[in-house]
This record gives sequence, C-alpha cells and structure tokens, in this order.
Amino acid sequence: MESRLIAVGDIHGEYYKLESLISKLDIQNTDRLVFLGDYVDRGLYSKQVVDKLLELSKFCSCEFLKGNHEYYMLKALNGDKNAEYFFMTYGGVQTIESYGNVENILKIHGDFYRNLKQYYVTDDYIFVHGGINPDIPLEEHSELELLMIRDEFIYRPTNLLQKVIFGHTPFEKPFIAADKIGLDTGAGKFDTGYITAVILPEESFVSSL
Ligand SMILES: [Mn+2]
Repeated sequence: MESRLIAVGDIHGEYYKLESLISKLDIQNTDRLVFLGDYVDRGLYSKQVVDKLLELSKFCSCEFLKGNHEYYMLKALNGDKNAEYFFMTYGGVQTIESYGNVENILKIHGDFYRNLKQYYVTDDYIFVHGGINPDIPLEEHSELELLMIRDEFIYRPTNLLQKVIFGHTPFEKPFIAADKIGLDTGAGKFDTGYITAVILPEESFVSSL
C-alpha cells in the first residue's frame, strides 16, 4: 500500500474520539502521521490519549508537535506560577485526574512532552500548532508565536510555497483556504466537538464523528 501523509488536529483528552478516528483512518504501518499538538486538558483522558499515541508511534512513523496546552503544562510542572494559572484554568484539572496525581504526568510521560517539536516541514507543507507569521523565517519565530497566533495568520495569505497545516483555533468544520488548512474542530472544548484528520496531498478529510 502507498504511504499516506496524515495530519491530525487537536485532541484534548478525547480518547474515545481518537480511537474512533484511528479506526476510521485504518492506519497502515506505511502511513506517516503528524499530530498538531494539544493532546491534553479539558477532556477526561489525557493520559490514555498519550498512551495511545505512543503505541501508534511503534507501529508507524509519527511526528508529535507541541500545542500551547503542553507548553503551559510543562512550564507549570516546572514551577512557573503564570503557567500554572493557565494550566489550571484551561482544563489541567482533568489532565491531573487522568494521571491520578500531578507528579505522575512527568513520571509517566515526561519524555513524550519534553520531546514535542515546534513544527515539522516537508517540501509541500509546514505543520504547526497555531500558525506562522509569513513575514519572518520559520526558525526566527518565538515558540509562543508558533503556538498561539490566530487571526493575523489565518485571515491573511501567506504567499509561501508550502501549505500550512495548523490546529489551535477551533472551527465547526475544517478551515480550508488555498494556502492553509485548519484542523481543530473543537474536540474537548465543545460537546459537539470532534477530531479531524486530513490525508495529503489529496486533502480528504476524516473525522472522529
Ligand atoms: Mn487546542
């Protein structure tokens, strides 16, 4: 079977939606998966989500990007008070509960969270959690810019050769423009939210619904 390149949007602890998406994608060991970040918070099963992702990464090629939720969680777990406020306000309580206690997060999945990448680039695509500022080179972005940018990126053409595949900003349906695709469809955030994947380059969308 031909190798497929598949990007997956925000998951936010929605283990059962992830299971459903993975079975609908019928993942093969030749597939290449790129996860756009925000595995944790809000949904009830962050630990189980990461266990599943690690299991998948033994079966096929997987790139795991960092989301703003992993960024703030890591900072909070390292004692940053501002980050702790963000983590506890935006769904971190559920993450801690899924691990049993706060110490378990790094004990069990520390390597996974610390090794998340800021972006992943191929000849045709830039994968990133939040987006980019096309006026500056990718490597000159601050980490927070890549994780947090929204409208200034989304509603302005990038004029880049590569199409940008991003998450972070939730839409009711995938956001599709000539130069970018947004894959956050509100899993964990809204009761009606779901996880979306796109198979590239044909741009066929698969949802967890
Ligand atoms: Mn998110």
